[in-house]
Amino acid sequence: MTSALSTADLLATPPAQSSRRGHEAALRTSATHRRVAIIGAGFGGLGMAVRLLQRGERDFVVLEKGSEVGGTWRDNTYPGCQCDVASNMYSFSFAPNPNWSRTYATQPEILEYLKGVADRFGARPFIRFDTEVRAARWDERAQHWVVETNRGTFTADVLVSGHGGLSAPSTPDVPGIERFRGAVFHSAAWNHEHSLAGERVAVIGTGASAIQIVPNIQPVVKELIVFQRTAPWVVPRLDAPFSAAKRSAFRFFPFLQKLDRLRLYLFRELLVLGMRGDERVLGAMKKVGTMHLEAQVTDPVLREKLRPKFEIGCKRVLISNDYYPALAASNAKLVTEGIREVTETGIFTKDGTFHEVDSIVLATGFKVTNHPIMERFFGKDGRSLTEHWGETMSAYLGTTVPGFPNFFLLTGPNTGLGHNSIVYMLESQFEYVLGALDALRDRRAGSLDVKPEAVRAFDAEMQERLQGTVWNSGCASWYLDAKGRNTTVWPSFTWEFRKRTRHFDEGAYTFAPRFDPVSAPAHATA
Ligand code: N01
Repeated sequence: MTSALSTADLLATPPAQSSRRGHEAALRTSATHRRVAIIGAGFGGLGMAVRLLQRGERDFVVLEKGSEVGGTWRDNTYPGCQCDVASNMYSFSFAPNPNWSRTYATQPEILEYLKGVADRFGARPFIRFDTEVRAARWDERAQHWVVETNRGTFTADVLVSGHGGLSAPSTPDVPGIERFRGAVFHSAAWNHEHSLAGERVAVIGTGASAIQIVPNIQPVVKELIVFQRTAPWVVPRLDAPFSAAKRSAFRFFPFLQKLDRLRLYLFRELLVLGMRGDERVLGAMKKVGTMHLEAQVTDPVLREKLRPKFEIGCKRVLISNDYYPALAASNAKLVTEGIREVTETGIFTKDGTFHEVDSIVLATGFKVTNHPIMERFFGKDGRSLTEHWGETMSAYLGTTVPGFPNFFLLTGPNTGLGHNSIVYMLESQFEYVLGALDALRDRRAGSLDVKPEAVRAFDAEMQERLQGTVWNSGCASWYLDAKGRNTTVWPSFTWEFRKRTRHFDEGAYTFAPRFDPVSAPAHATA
């Protein structure tokens, strides 16, 4: 470790435990060893940190590659960035915010909320900002993780990855894109130095990001060309500012906000019935989407181009009141012919048409089933998680992987949602990790490792239960991996996941006793 002790180290360094052997105590009071290391300070990593603090655990560090908390809500700053899950649901249950300004908070407001959570719960001293994890290797003899960062090496008994499922931008491999002379940037890395005002702008992609960007840049650009590969389902956004009276009511009568959260939760859970194929729910959703399109787009040609041709819910259902009108504006064009190549000055579509543009916005999504951070975790046998998984990922309860002891993935395989707030899933995972920490301590174990058969059974269950759902109904979505398996979505009600993660199920794990350096053979301590 290269960095010196900081105030944060002093604050976060636990007292030596007298029952431990001398060298172990020294290790534990060092600036670089912690009981727990958490990667990331977004909703996942920050929430985990707060739950540890609430349990009185101070022996941990959060390694955050950015200079501020917030994760995806710090990085996605594109015009119009706003959550599509209502804020009373898209927030921590242990940190309600009576001050939300509206039903669906905007990105700056969510970022402020997360900053406030970090301050209010005293998490900041535990966070190492500008610290990017380059590799994390399990050391079987020392029974800890060795985490290499750009700011030196840390060790930790337990590693929790809150890397964020939607944190690695995916850029399309469109031929010639590197030749383009104008500005090109991804929705998740918006170039605020570059003004699009008065320009001819191409937007590639029509997912959740694009449908927010398009109406926000359409009024200022000279010409907007949206390249659509698949027409999404779009339904109305029932969004409104919260009145001062409502905010006061939430502040003075917190149960009212809890009730609102419950209402939102139950409504969203009802959608699972549709996602599992209930035609009454699906039919109603399709009717709403179709009426929305037909009410907002009068041009029959544009309308047909925008009509979705896959089962509703197979891809994320988008909510917007201004996307269709923006596309119908006189300076906007929807191109569906498919991109052939990019040149220095524009884009050729497959029908041979050339679209001259000044800038290109890539609203092309994220690497979800092949997140690059998985190449940086090395388990017991020295192989990376990417190598361990091959083309398809799996984890027990979306959280633990065999051969990667004392390692926990937040928003791991099959914990994603198409219908409700991911924060609810994260909070379930926090309790599971806390249970695992208790089990390690109670058993005086050095490590725990999930049994391969537990992962196989869970994975088989997920795949079976996904059959017949809308998520597996044949469209190409980011829920599916290279093998066409849906390794992203939790196929049921979220309360079921909560129930299954409430208690740490020790039977699914093998425990190794804590390594004792004194009684161990001499070679083991070398
Ligand atoms: O990404 P996406 P996103 N040529 O993967 C197209 C969350 N989120 O950033 O549909 C041409 O959904 C691709 O086309 P197709 C939310 O969970 C939330 O928009 O694959 N097009 C698609 O249209 C969301 O689901 C919020 O045929 C190409 C688009 O790019 C997730 O993030 C806001 C292409 C990518 O859509 C991802 O959303 C934003 C190519 N080569 C995001 N490659 C809110 O809460 C890709 N596309 C509001």
